[in-house]
Amino acid sequence: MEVRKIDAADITHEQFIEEHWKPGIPLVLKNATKVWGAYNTFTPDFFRARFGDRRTIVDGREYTMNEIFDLVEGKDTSRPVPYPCKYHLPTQLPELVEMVKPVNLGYAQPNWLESSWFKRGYWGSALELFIGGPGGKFPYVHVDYYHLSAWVNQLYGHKQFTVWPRGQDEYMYPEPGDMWKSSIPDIENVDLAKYPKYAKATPITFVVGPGETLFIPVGIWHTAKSLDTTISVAFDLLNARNFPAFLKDVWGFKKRESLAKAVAATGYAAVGGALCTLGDTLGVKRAPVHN
Ligand SMILES: O=C(O)CCC(=O)C(=O)O
Ligand SMILES: [Fe+2]
Repeated sequence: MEVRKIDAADITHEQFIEEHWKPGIPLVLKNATKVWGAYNTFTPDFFRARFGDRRTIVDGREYTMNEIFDLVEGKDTSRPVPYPCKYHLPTQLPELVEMVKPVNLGYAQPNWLESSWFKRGYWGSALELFIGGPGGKFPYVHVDYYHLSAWVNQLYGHKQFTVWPRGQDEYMYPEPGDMWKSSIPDIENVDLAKYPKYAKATPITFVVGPGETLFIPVGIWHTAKSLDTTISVAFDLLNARNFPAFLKDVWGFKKRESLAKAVAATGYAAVGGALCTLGDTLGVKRAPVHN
């Protein structure tokens, strides 16, 4: 099986909803980000020139943007290249939020995460810049928290993704304490004696290049590997379709902190869901809000 790759000009929002969002089938859209100022603009030189001093923390260690690009471009070979190097755009690079509008690209909508009720970040979702270097691997195979659907917009370089079609949870050996992560340590060399059910899994591996957008539907196991110097922008999608599962997760995650927090957060989210449902019915156009 392959992941469909199609030019955004050749698929409508309605077709996307019916053929990909509802059945939960991944898709690569070409040129969907042409409407973004970031398209063809987000390059290592662009970031070095404007944001070279901007800092972020990766694996507990602070780096400047210049240090990150020195590592991922192979100019600094004195230490390991971390992956993924992330910046939360609204808070760490707010100057760039205008360059990724409209976030929904005309496809990722309605997106309740764009309503002021569901402030991004608080629910585990975010609008994030990812930077990587050759061979940089996402640390584990996983499904995204909170039953959110993910959109990965590749703006520079190539990333290899692997996705597993729906219905293969059992073959992925979810970690008992964290059902969102696979306990298989190296997915490129699976020890079938230890993980025999994985023999039935049907991974699909493909490359996403500059100007391409990958839609990873809710509940799809996936992982990524940077093939060269890469820059991408990721965001999440929530609406009536994944909201019931999202609400259960809000309860589950907050309950780990305290019952009171779980009650408060779930109540808040439920009201937000009701308001957004009403907004969808009335055709409210949401102004993107990112926190
Ligand atoms: O682009 C990547 O490295 C994959 C990121 C991802 O799957 C995630 O952040 O949940
Ligand atoms: Fe993910």
